[in-house]
Amino acid sequence: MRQARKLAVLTGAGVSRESGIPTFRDAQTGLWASYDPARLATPQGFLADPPLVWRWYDMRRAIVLDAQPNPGHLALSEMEEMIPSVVIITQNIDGLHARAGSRDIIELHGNIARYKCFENEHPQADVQPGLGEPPRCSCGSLLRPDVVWFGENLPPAALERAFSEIRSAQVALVVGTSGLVQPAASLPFIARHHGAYLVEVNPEETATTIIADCFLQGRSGEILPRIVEAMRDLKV
Ligand code: BJW
Repeated sequence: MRQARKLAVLTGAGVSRESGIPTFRDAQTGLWASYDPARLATPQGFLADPPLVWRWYDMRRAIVLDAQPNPGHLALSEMEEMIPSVVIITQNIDGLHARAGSRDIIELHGNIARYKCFENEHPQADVQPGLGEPPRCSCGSLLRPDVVWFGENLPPAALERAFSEIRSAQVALVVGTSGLVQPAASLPFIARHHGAYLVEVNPEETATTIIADCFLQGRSGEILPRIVEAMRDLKV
């Protein structure tokens, strides 16, 4: 990593776990252990019960607004001091990488702080909190959070750039993702195919571990600061 000119980092919910934001698939504490993704994270679920989905995102937005970047987010932003090009490709919608100071961030699944309308994707600012149900856009369509639900396409420019960055990285660092959701889950495989050295940080083995050159087992809030410390000690 110390010698890399370009580092691409793919992050998932696990990197924000130590900020108090639940992951999706952890058996006991993950969101999908208590909530049904088909009802809450699909366009069909939203149309079936807009207030339910609206309130669920209000609840999660409150958690995100209360959360602070943890040492893992901060360590990733510090890597920018040691590697000429660092790009963060995140599946997270919480905005914590930006708050930690990372400067080049690709958000693959949107951002919970933004809204758009369901029919026409008109962006909407200044939505009042605590309404209990989605208000309407000036075009008449219901508003929704600007996140990517199952069955929806990822923002094309973000996805295209993510593929391009991962193909040209010397090192790819995959942090806190189960590697189960496509197309993000393909990125480590593409990185490896194009010759990147692949490092994974996760307390558990995942769908990516089998192709990792280096699997660092543990929490990102502990492992990533240790990587930064080791890099600072190294002269290149
Ligand atoms: C720690 C830790 C600590 C714990 N430190 N680590 C090809 C094949 C099969 C299916 C598909 C396919 N292509 C598309 C699909 C369908 C679907 C899909 O992938 N389904 C699979 C589940 C089977 N994909 C889509 O629909 C995507 N759209 C798309 O591809 O469009 C074209 C298309 C459509 C349909 C068919 C074919 C093509 C869109 C995906 C959108 C995902 N949206 C969500 C919700 C976002 C909004 C919200 O937050 O509400 O995104 S779902 C959820 O999963 C969220 C996450 O970003 C995403 C990934 O989860 P992540 O981050 O990996 O979290 P977890 O919980 O899974 O894992 C946490 C990890 O952290 C674990 O490994 C822990 O061990 C670890 N951890 N503590 C470090 N302290």
